[in-house]
Amino acid sequence: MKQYPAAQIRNVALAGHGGSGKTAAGEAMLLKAGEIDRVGGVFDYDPEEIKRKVSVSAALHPLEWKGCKLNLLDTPGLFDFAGGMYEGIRAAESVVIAVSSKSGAAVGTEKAFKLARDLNRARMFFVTKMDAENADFYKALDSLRQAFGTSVCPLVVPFMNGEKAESYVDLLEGKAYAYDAKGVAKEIPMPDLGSRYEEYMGLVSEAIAETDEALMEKFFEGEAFTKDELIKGMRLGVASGAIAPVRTTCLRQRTKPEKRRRTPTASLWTWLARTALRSRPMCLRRWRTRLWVS
Ligand SMILES: Nc1nc2c(ncn2[C@@H]2O[C@H](COP(=O)(O)OP(=O)(O)OP(=O)(O)O)[C@@H](O)[C@H]2O)c(=O)[nH]1
Ligand SMILES: [Mg+2]
Repeated sequence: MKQYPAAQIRNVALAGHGGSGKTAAGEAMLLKAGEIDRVGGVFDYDPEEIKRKVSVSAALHPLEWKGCKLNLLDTPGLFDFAGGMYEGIRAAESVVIAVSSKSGAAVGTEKAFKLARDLNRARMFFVTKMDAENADFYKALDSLRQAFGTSVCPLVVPFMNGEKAESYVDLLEGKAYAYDAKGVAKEIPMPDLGSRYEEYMGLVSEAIAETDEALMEKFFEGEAFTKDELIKGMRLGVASGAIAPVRTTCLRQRTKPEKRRRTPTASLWTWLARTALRSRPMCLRRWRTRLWVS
């Protein structure tokens, strides 16, 4: 087994409201890192979890990313199994809090955030379900800032074309990415986010200025931060808990299994098998009725 020095090990918990997409996000990360070749049944492997389609207890799976070992701890969101969330967050040093883009900050989001804050864990929000109907990243971001204050800061935001998130803008890097059907990111020219870009860069700069005195001075002098300063400030802010960045992406697009091709013969056999299965109870019923009558 590969050995990692302690400095290259990260323990990250996935927490948040029930059904917000923690398990799906965790499995998508494992898939992207090449740890698994299909999603489903990795974190939620217990028969009870498979039957209920919810996480019941905390589950761990490691992955390797850029030379670091990431111990990913998926925790349950349902309050009946809150013990699993406590276990996961206590064992981790940073917490990714999943938030549905359909509903924004919810009770489970608050519970996860407060526990992570009280235990001094670094916190990040991950807005999920960007492909779902009624997805609204901006509303979710506003709800997070309302609930948890100005430490909540956008980091990767979507560029919407109507209802669809067409690409994603990394505010620190100043770059935009679009994903192809296989989930591979490709850098594209920066889309026009309109007044939102200025607004979000303002929030990022404000948050980063708080992390260091020299940066604060620069901010008040009205100078723009360099990319290195933005990255340094973000790193300091996240580690100290002064910044809780918000990022998003679409998992469905990245993890959807490829459609199986059906040959005409396979379809015929499926149709015959289904018809036979459907008609069997009817034959049995008739046979029983005949017995009863005679
Ligand atoms: N459309 C869409 N559905 C998603 C996405 N992520 C998760 N889901 C669906 O949302 C439901 C809940 O996802 P889970 O990953 O099990 O949510 P969870 O937060 O782990 O749930 P608990 O562990 O029970 O709290 C499942 O039906 C997922 O398929 C997404 O990005 N897009
Ligand atoms: Mg789960």
